[in-house]
Amino acid sequence: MALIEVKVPDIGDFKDVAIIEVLVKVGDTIKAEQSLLTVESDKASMEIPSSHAGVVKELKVALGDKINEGTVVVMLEVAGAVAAAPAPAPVAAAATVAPPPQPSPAGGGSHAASVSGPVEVFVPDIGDFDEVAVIELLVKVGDTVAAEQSLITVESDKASMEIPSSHAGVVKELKVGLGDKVKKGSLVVVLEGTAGAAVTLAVNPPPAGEGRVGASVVAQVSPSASPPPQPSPAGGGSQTVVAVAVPAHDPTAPALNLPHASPSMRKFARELGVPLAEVKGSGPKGRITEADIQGFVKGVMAGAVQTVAQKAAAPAPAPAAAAGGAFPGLLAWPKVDFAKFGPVERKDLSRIKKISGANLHRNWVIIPHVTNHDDADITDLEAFRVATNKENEKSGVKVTMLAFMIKAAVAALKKFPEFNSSLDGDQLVLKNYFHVGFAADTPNGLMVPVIRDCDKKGIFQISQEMGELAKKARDGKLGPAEMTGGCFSISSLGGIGGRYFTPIINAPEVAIMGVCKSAIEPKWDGKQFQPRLMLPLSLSWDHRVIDGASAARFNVYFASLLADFRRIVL
Ligand code: CAO
Repeated sequence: MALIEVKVPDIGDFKDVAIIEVLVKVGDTIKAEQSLLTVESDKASMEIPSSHAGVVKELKVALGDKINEGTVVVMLEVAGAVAAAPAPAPVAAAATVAPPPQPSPAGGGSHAASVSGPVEVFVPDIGDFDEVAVIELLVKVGDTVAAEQSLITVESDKASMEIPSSHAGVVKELKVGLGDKVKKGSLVVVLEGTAGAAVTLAVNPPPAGEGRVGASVVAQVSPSASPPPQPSPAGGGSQTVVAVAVPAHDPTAPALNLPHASPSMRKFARELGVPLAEVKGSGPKGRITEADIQGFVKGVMAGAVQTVAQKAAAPAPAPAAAAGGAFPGLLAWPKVDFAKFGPVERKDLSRIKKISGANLHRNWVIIPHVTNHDDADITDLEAFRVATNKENEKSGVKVTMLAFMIKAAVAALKKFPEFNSSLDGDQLVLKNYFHVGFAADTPNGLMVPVIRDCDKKGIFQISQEMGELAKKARDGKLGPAEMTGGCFSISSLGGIGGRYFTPIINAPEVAIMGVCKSAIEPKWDGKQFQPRLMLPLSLSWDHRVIDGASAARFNVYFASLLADFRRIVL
């Protein structure tokens, strides 16, 4: 066993490139050439591979660090004796604003290229890549491009890079298509010069020891595939672009708002058919992450997001209430001239209805809801509630059945913690606090104020806070802080009527209890029917988190507490 340093190989003219992903951790067993890091510049992202197979003993870099050729990335324990850590893998790949295949003045020196006739722009030296696929066309015929403006994006399994134009001009012919394979010397576009769009390329011999061109993009190739860097003789053969005079920016040139994503994310997006340009990146500098792509797909599936292509294909704009028309394959919302059938009036949806409608729609579409119905015998609790209110008439606080239900919900959340959770990707966030929301019917629409720390509050305090919050909701005075942070919600239609319903879960919560109007029902006590006050319960739950058996147990326990509230202190 030997411990070796794995260093950043030759990455061309890139200096101080930021690490945007660390792909291994201490203890990982890795193969030679396995990617260790992703680094990114403004034009290319690339993965830095390991020179050896082994076990990662120490990580020498972290997210956000800037690296250069020779930076030690990891300490690797490798099998057997390693004579010497290999020289950093050379990168023969460096794309330049100078088009290598184009005629250059013999022996270097200065060269002024005034572009007036047609100019062919070729793929420059991209190193050891034999053939890379064109994954994006960034210009089209008729576009005016500036020198150095990216023309196409190419991608291998380790890097994606943009191929810049060597000259300014107007694109007359596009010589490559999406999916074409290109390599050094492939013709990309034919440009025709525009007035004043001259580029001056000063081509000088390279400084001693430097054998490569000034890179505007660079690609990492596997260490084993690349020859060691060959020092070039001072002043000899190869050319280095040391100065580029670019014409003033052409305001008519297309604005490039290219998606910022690593090669693996581009591949992932392509596999899913996701238009990366439409995905908003949440990573550093707006980089698109896997979660962003997944979120985009979910949004499209839920109808909350429409791709540009879907928008273009939509037959007619659907009304707000019919955002579901965005489902791929679904008919657009029917557009009906109701006045044809009788007199009508139009009224704008309230702001609250618009907001709550969008939230309810998302929750209903995304969450696999199941609703379990049950009944609670609240005969004794209702008698206790009425007596309590009578005794405390002067206090000004009316104890409601909902307050008892909130306390019962807290006890049930403690007994069944998955009901007090939220989904966060592949993780379940279990909460150690007990904030319970209650649906309030207001003139402007449904609102769900949240009572905090219900585990620490008594029935009187909960009743009082509920009264205050319900009043604020009806007066339109609830603040956002009073409607967020809930763990579980209760929607009571008990004061109105009905038997059972299917409440929609208030995401990111995973369950909601709906209650309807209690009624006296005959209940068999083993000998005879007894008149009992029965409260209908409807528990909706998220089947991604909760199973039917747990939901049935939750309801049974909840109902047992309401049937005999003394159980809450057991
Ligand atoms: N069964 C029978 N009667 C009930 C009851 C039940 N389950 N729940 C409440 N009542 C009675 C109360 O005892 C009260 O009667 P008294 O005036 O004789 O005492 C009356 O109904 C009115 O109660 P309330 O509605 O004022 O009080 P509450 O605590 O039950 O509810 C609140 C408060 C804010 C939840 C309620 O006013 C409300 O807005 N409910 C609608 C919620 C809603 O819209 N849900 C649907 C959302 S869609 O998912």
